[in-house]
Amino acid sequence: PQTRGMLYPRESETREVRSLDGIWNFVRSDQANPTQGVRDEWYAKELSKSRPTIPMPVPASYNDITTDNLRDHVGTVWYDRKFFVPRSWSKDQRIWLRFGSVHYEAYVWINGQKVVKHEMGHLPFEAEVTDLLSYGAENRITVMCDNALIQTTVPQGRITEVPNDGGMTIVQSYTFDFFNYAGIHRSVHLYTTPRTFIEEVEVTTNLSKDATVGEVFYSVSVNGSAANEADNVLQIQANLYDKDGILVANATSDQKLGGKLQVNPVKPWWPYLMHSEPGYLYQLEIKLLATNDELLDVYRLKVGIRTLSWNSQQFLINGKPVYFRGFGRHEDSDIRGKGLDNALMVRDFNLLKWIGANAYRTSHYPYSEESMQFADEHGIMIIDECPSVDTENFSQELLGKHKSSLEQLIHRDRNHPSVVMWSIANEPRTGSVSADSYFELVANFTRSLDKTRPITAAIAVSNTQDKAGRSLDIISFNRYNAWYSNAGRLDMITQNVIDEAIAWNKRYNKPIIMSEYGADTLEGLHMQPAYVWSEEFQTEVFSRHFKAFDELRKKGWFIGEFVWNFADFKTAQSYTRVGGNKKGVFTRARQPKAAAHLLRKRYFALGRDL
Ligand code: GCB
Repeated sequence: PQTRGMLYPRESETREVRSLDGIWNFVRSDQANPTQGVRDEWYAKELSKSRPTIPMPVPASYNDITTDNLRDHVGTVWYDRKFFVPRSWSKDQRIWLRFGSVHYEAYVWINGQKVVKHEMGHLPFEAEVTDLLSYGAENRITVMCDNALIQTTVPQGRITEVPNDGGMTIVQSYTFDFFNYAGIHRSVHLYTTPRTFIEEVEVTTNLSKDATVGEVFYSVSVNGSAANEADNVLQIQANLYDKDGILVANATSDQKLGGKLQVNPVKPWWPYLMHSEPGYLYQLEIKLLATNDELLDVYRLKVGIRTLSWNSQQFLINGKPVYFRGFGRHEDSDIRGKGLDNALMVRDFNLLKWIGANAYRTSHYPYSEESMQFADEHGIMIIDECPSVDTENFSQELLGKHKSSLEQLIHRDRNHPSVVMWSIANEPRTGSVSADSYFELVANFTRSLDKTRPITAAIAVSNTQDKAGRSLDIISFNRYNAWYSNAGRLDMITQNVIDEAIAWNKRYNKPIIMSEYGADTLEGLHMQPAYVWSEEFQTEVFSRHFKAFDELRKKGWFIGEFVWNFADFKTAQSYTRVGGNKKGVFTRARQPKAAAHLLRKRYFALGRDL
C-alpha cells in the first residue's frame, strides 16, 4: 500500500542512505505513440540501446532544460541510470528505493524488473528492492513518467486530439493556473533497514494548561520476522533530547504499544515572532531492542511540542489565539521548474523571515519534505494542501483519488508541528449540487485520519452559492477585487472585502481567512497614478486590503491574510499571463518588488502586536 512506512530516509547506526540524484539518461516517447516504450520493453536494457538519449538532471522538472520544445510534451518520458550497490549491503539488511515525488504517474523498474507504480505528483513512494539488486555489482534503474492529466486524475485536466499543421496533435489543457511541470521532482534514495525495523512512528503532543509540562505520545510499528516470533518480545526505547542534546525524558515499552514522554519544564513550539525562541524542536530517538538488549534499529525525528485548538471564532496555538500573516506560494523557479532545490528553499525561508510572515499555504499541492522540516525549525505555520485544485465533475473515481491524496499527505506530514491545518482543495467548483456530499465525504475522511488539526479549503465561488463550507472548520476565501472584478478600481476593494468576510462568517459562524488577494505586477513598471500591472498598483491594492483587514480583525473571527503570491511563477500560455503569473511580492529570481517593503512593515507590526 502507498501509505505504509514512508519515514523520511535518515542515516543512523543501523541505516544507510545513498542518493541516486545526478544526471540520468532521458528519452521522450512520440506523442502519438505513448505506449511504445512499454510494448517494446525499453526497460529491459539501457534506454540508449532503444533510442538516442539526452542528459537530464534529477531532481528537476524536465520541461525547461532543453532548447527544443520539451516544455509542452504530453505523455510519457523515460529516465534511466546505472549505480553500484556495495557488497556489504547484502548482509542481513533490507534495501528500499524511495522517490520524494514524481509528477504525475511513475513506473519503476530495477534491472528490468517492475518494482512499483505510483500515481500522483508531490508525494513520496517507495518499494523494497532487496531481492532485485545485484550486490557488489552494477545495477540499472528505469523510470517511465506520464504527465497526462484527465478528469479522474488529481489535479484534473483534459486531453484532446486536434488538427495542427502536421495533421493531428494531442493537446493537454487544464484550468488551474500554474504550469504542469513534470518529471522526477524530488530526490531518489536507496536506503537500508535491518531485517526487522521501525516502519512507522506517529507522534502527537500535549501541554498542561499553564504550558509548563509537555507530553509526547508516540506509537511505533515494527516490520520484520523478529517481530513475529512469539517468544521474541521486542522493546521500544524512546529517548527525548532537547536542543542541547540533553536527555529530558525516556520510556520503554512493548513493541506493540505506544508510550508517553513527559517533559517538565517544557519549551513549547511557537510560531515565528510569537515567542523569542520560535520553532523549538526536541529530538525523539526510537530504539528497537531485542530481548537480550541487542540494538536492532534506531530512527530519530524532530518533535515540536504544541497544542492546536479552534472554535467558531478563533484558532489557537498553546492556548493563544493566532493571526496568520502569510502567502500562497508555489514550488517554482527558472530552469528547474518544480525540482527540489536547496538553494531556492533556503533563500525562500530567509525571505519569509525577512518579511515577517508566520505562515504559508502549500498552494496547490504538497511541498517537499525538506521544506516541511525547515518550516518546523523556523516556526512557520503551514496550511497543508492536497493536490486537488479547481475540482469539478465530481465522480466516485475522483473521490477515491482525492481521498488517497489526503491519506498520503497526512501520513507523510502528520508529525510536523508546523502543519496546523489541512486544506482539502483549492477553488473547487463548490457551487454545484454534487459538491455538497462530495466535500462532506472528503472532510469526514480527513477527520477520520487526523482529529488534531482543523480542515479548510480555499473557496472562490460566492458565499451564497457555496456548498462546501458547512463541512469545514475554517473558511478560506480567494478574491481578486480590483483585478478580476472591477479591474483598476482601487476604490472598490476595502468595503467589498469587509462585506464578503462578514457574509461568510454570518453564513457559517466559523473563523474566516482571506487566503488569496493580489495583482499582477511587472517589476520595474511604474505609473502614477497607479495603473494595473505597475508596482504602484500592487502597493495600493495591498494597502486597501490592509484597511479592510484592520476593520475585520476587530470582529474577532477574522484570523488571517494571505497574499497571492510569494513569488512570480510559470503558468500555461495565455494572453492574460506575461511570462507567467506576476502576482509575486518577489520576482521569480526572489528579489523584492516595491510592495514587499510595505508588506514587511505590516507583517512585523502585526507580529509585535501578538
Ligand atoms: C486563484 C487561484 C490561483 C491563481 C490566482 C490568479 O484564485 O487559486 O491558483 O494563480 O487565482 O492569479 O489568478
